Amino acid sequence: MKVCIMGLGYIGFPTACLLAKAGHQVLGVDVNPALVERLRRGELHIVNEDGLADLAREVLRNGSLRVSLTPAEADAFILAVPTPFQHFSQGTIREQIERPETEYRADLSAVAAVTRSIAPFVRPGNLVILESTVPPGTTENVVLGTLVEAGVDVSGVFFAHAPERVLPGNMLHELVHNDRIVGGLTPEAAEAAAALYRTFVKGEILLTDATTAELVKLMENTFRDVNIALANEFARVCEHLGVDVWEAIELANRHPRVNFLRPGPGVGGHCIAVDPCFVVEKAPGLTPLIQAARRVNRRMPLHVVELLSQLAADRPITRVAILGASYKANVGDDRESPALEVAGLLVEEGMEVRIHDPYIERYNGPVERVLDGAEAVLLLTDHNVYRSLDPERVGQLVANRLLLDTRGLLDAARWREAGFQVLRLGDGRTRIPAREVVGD
Ligand code: SAJ
Repeated sequence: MKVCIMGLGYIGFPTACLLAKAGHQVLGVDVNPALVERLRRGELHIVNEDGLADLAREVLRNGSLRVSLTPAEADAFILAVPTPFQHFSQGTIREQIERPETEYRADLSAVAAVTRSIAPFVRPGNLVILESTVPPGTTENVVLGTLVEAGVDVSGVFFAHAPERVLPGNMLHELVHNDRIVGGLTPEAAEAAAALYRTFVKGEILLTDATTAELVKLMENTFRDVNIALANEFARVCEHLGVDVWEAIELANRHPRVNFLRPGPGVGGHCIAVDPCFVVEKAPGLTPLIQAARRVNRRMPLHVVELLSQLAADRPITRVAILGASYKANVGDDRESPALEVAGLLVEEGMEVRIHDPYIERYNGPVERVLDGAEAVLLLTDHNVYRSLDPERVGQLVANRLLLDTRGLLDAARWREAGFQVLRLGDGRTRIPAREVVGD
């Protein structure tokens, strides 16, 4: 088939590569000229995804995937564009954190824009699939609705929603092996979309209607958000009760039907921190639990700042070294990262913040440069590489041996041996004796 993929981001690009590899003639379209140029040169914008670089090089080189700024006629159109919040970044970080869940609205302008841009090319018999995560009803109201407004004869066009469910860091494997939900505006549309996915998906393909598929995607990420909120709430309870949450969770998870997730500095990324609000948007009066969970997770960066001031005790801290900017371990993606929210809150308090992250170009200089002269070290992302940091060496670089580990990653005993005061999020057993801080 001729497939036109609108949006070459984290989902659109790997999907385009897999479709090309499966034998389709794929045109990848993005509005970002710099990205299209980069891809034409064979340079990738997504890092740390096993196998993607080789696959991309192969399909770009043999021409089965071409990239362009504008769409063209095709048998199938796949829309994979971002659906962020409207005006997500307005106000100070503290103001954003305090904003009620009910005020967030999905920004569907990119979905509408790419739909308008394919309108001149859509013909009866074509397949139009929305992959972006959206509030229920969007495939019908926005995608079909926009084409109707543009004067397209949609009577013979098949519309479907096929939400992506891949875990960043393991994308290619999951795109192929995960089960896939395909919801059609009609059963024929679901079947037509499923036939396309069957050409590269090895997981099971499950058919339903479009609105169910839209909601299922939101339910999955809401499930995770609520469960992380529960872990975060217990982290704070443990701090209050003098218990170590990391040990408590490990013990609780020995129950055959209990599986706590991990507490941390907050929930980031473009999915889990966003999607529950798409449910709230559609049913504000029916979602008290979802809203409470969001609030718990959203407020975690404020708690981290509070922990830092506990760790600093009566020492004035002005220079902080942050380890990790990505929203989660071992990926190079800082979208809606709690690490950057913490950094921003500290900057709003007048601190000098230096950030290190091995996977993000802006922050991947030598870690020593960030640690040098720091008055506290704050671990915010659990990248594996940080496990091998040598506490002795770090101790020689910093101005104060203060460490706040918000991910339960580092071996606290080793860091304490090297003279560090260590505070771990959720560890109520850690007591910080104010005057015993070891400086250099
Ligand atoms: N996090 C915790 N504790 C945990 C697990 C995660 O604090 O125990 C934090 C992470 O550090 C991160 C955030 O939550 O900041 C989200 O990370 P994640 O690994 O849970 O999820 P994402 O956003 O990378 O990917 C999710 C996945 N959804 C589910 O697992 C239900 C993925 O399958 C979806 O495809 C993706 O969202 C998406 O695109 O919607």
